[in-house]
Amino acid sequence: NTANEQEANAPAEGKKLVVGFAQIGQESGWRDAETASIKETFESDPNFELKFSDAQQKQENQIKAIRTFIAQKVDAIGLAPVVESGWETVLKEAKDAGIPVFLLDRGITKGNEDLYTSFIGSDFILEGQNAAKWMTDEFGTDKPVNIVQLEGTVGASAANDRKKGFEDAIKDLPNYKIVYSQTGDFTRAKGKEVMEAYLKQNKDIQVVYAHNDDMALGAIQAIEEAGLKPGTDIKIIGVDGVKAAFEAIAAGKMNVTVECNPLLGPQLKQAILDVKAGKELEKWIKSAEDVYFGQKAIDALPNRKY
Ligand code: GYE
Repeated sequence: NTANEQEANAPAEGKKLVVGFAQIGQESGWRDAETASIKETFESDPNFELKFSDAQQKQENQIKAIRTFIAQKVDAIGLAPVVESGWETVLKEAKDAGIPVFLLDRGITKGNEDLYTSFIGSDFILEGQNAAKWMTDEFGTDKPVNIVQLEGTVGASAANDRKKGFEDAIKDLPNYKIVYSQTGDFTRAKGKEVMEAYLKQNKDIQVVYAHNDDMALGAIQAIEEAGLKPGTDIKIIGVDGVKAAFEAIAAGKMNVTVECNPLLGPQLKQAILDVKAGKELEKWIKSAEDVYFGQKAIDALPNRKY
């Protein structure tokens, strides 16, 4: 863009909309893709100015960032809440300051809907159900199936709901048994560590259900190091749909990834523009997503954006 074009695109009063974004951290490939989407969206638009904060997976850092944004009188705040609980006080402060807050990708404890404008993100319960559906289609209802569940960050909505959707879907199917369920904090390193530890005790496992692809990829390494074949001896289910998972599926080491769309920057920008234009927003702006396995995953790989 030339300077003239940028001027032509600028809002009439010549004032940029300042957006503060309180990001969780850099724990996964998904998170990095979301951060890139937000930065690209706002940094490429001359009508916006982005203030970006990385909390290194600590809620206290996110709360500090929000307080800084309030003091700076930003026009809107985006928050990806690391855990569900503990936001009432700081979100009330934003509300009292008249700053609209958008929750991105993860939710907060129910009953606090008046503290934010909209939640933009996925249906994690549905993702858990979709993971279970792939598994029950694969194994049926006769053979015993032992499952290791690698849970996401303790207290995160993405972990709580992916667990709930999955567990509820199999609770009446007695051949499915979750033999071990432990947090791997959504990281590859911890996913590997947890899997490694469990394989020392028990190798009679048919399925690993990981709440994200990074932990699934860590578990794949641990399984290989234990002399078993991931994707064959133990079926691997992940969530997110990051490129590395598609590659692992193509290599036969992973079986399925339930997509969770991280490219939320454009939806956040639209929501901010809408609220500034006085429009009524939906409380939950859902992202469109799919489930990938087998040939469908291999075919989709070249066009994956994250
Ligand atoms: O699945 C995981 C990330 O909140 C939906 O957080 C997000 C989750 C995503 O670390 O990889």
